[in-house]
Amino acid sequence: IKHKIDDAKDLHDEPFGDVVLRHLIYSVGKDKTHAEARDWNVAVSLAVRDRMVEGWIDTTRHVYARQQKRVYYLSMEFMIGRMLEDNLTNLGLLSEAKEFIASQGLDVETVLHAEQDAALGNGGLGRLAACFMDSMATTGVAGMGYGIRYQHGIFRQTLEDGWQMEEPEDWLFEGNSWEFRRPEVVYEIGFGGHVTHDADGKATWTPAESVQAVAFDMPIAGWEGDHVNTLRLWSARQSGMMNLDTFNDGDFMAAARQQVLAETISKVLYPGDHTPQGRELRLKQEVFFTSASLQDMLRRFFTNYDNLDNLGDHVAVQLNDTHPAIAVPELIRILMDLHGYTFERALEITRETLHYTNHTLLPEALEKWPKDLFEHILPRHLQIINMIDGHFYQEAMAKGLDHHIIAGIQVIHPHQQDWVRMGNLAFIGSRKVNGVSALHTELMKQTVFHDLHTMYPDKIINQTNGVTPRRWLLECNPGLAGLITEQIGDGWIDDLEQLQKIAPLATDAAFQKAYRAVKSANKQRLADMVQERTGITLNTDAIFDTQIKRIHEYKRQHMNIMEAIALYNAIKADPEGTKRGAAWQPRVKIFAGKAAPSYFFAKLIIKLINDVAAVVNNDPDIGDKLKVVFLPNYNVSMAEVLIPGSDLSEQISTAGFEASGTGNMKFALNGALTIGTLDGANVEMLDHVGEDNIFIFGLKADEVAERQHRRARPSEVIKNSPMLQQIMSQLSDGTFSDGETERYRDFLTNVGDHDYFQVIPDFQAYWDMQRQLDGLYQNAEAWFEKAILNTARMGWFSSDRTIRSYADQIWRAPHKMSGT
Ligand code: 26W
Repeated sequence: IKHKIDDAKDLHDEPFGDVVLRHLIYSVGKDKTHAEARDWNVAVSLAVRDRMVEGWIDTTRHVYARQQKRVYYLSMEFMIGRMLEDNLTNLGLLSEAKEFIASQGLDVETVLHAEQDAALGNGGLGRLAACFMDSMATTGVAGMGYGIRYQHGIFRQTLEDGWQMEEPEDWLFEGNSWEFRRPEVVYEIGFGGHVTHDADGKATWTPAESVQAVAFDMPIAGWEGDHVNTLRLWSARQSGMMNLDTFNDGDFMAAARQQVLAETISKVLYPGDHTPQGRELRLKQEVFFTSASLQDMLRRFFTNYDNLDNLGDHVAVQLNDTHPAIAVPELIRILMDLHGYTFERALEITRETLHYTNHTLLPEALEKWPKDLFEHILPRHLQIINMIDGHFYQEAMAKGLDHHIIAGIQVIHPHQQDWVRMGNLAFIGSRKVNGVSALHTELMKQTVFHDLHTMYPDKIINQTNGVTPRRWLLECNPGLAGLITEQIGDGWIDDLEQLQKIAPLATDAAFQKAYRAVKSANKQRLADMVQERTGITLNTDAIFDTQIKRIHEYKRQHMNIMEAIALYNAIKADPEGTKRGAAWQPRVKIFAGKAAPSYFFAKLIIKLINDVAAVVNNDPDIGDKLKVVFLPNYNVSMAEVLIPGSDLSEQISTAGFEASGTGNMKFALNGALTIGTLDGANVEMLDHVGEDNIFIFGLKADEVAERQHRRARPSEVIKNSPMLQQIMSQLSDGTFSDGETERYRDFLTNVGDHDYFQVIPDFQAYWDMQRQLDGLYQNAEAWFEKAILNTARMGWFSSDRTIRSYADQIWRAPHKMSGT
């Protein structure tokens, strides 16, 4: 692609390597003899960034000229990982760059990887936002991401004696090659203060304090680089200069302190995933980036239009969970207080513009704020919420809803005025509300949003998640990508359903052989990483069985490690497998993931995994038959090695609790078989890959709900299971805790007495399915036929499909394939 930027005509004529060398000298300030890997990384990044800028300016012009409908994706989190390889790939410069790096006598991987992950997120929600940015650019949606430029992303996890420790992360220390600081793009964000009303009822809010939001932009190039969107992240700074009065009083330090306080707003990402902390700073973060983003998009809107009457025809806003739900009263406030609209009109316009995605049904994850705190920080927004509730009450009465039902779904419960409920606010203020998998959307209708759904039966729609095939196949698995392209050409890269063309090769001996060779090489790469980071040597003939995700009870890493204990016991009792009549299939259990720092039980699960590893990995009776590995500090870059190198993907959440999952999709696309429950998007993966090619076990969502409802106890099951009894007694007799009998007391109570997440009733089925997989793995042809069919049939799970569907069904926004 060649863009025409008037003042940059000859950029493309300069060989890429020359541009890199120019940046090394004039931007990094080093010569070749002194440059280190990071210096080269920056020089290469700046060279590819130059090329991206052309498409960026071009895209901006085109969108403006065509007055294309704009989509704004508001997300507290963007888990983007490293960008260099991604950008080189999308711009078609990867091989040229690699050749050039090698020609300088440098190690290509070392240079490409000398970039800190941008880890501005907790898990699935943040990674989804990153995949969506890639897919919006690829599909030609005029999409802009808005978030926070946290100075510190998700904490660095280390292990001390097997326990998780948290250290601050400092991704910006070495600079960020991708961002452009926009000091001219700055907005005031107010907090606190009071509201006055004039004779006509017009409100004026006078905040007590204010901070500034400064924009930092990152270009996001789609596949083939012609469409380049923007990710705009806000950084907080003190409003105006340091307070001069204080300064004149001679209290310079107090003035400086004000500055530090203002900057804390974008200082650090909250590491609680599914556990809102209800802290004032968190609320301020939400208001900060939401308000800045709304102000920014309206400023842009007014460069094209002169009033906000038809805002929703030209702009669609997507709220990534309730974190930016304050957009509802904030947009109404702007429309009423700054542009003179009536409340009714302001609400209508808002409801034509905003859309909300729900990512979890867990009751403890639904954000709510103490009303007093909310009022203290956002007095005008609280007034508007009361107007919304009043209006909503009338609407609900008109639809014949019962007073008590209405009370339960208003933003603030009229009789227990203690909480501002953000899910209800986002629902009431949005045009469409979506779930992230078919099952999740169905459960939204039946549970948390049941009454709101009755009132607005057309509001909830499903948009099953997806993953970008650029990062999650082409880049992370070049071996498989090359093999596929050899067979069917490279059209699959932005049209993933073309992968179906390899299905007929699933039983082809030559193709199977090549596919297996790729998997072996990826397993070796994974084994090398494990060796380097933990010192554990892996046997690559073993099944590489991987569970990587945030540590949470509902995701049931503890069920997985209990299965490892059971397998250890079984091998100990019958080392050669003579009693069972078959040799043991060697297996490596790989875990990685972070626990929220305040989530004690999740940290105990990590400790248990490491305790079991210490016993199993050092038992001479076990040898290579079983290894347990916990890789610390899981992040996107680590996933890029783990996913292609795995044989088996663990997706074993308690049915009804995982909204979708996206790791499940990445593994299957890369040819790992799934062992999983009928939960989240696993259900749709089953539909696509076929029941012979995915390994589903356990209770269904309705059975789980029924057991939870009647508080079914696990004791009956344990009584009838010698396998479970042995595990439970080993956890209380110190087998895995150096004789310390107290360590797993809470664990035993949780699982043995209550078992809310149904580990015990699912355990036998899980064990049986694992043994079935052991048998299957020994028949390589059968195993790889299934693996190939997984790759072939996962095309629908591309986030390009997801984004086109949002564009058509929610945003009503054009993309490259609209109308065709
Ligand atoms: C305020 C605390 C908090 C922080 C994050 C509450 C909830 C969250 C997120 C909703 C957690 C999350 O990442 N959810 C995941 O979203 C993915 C993308 O849709 C889904 O694939 C996962 O199933 C869901 O757990």
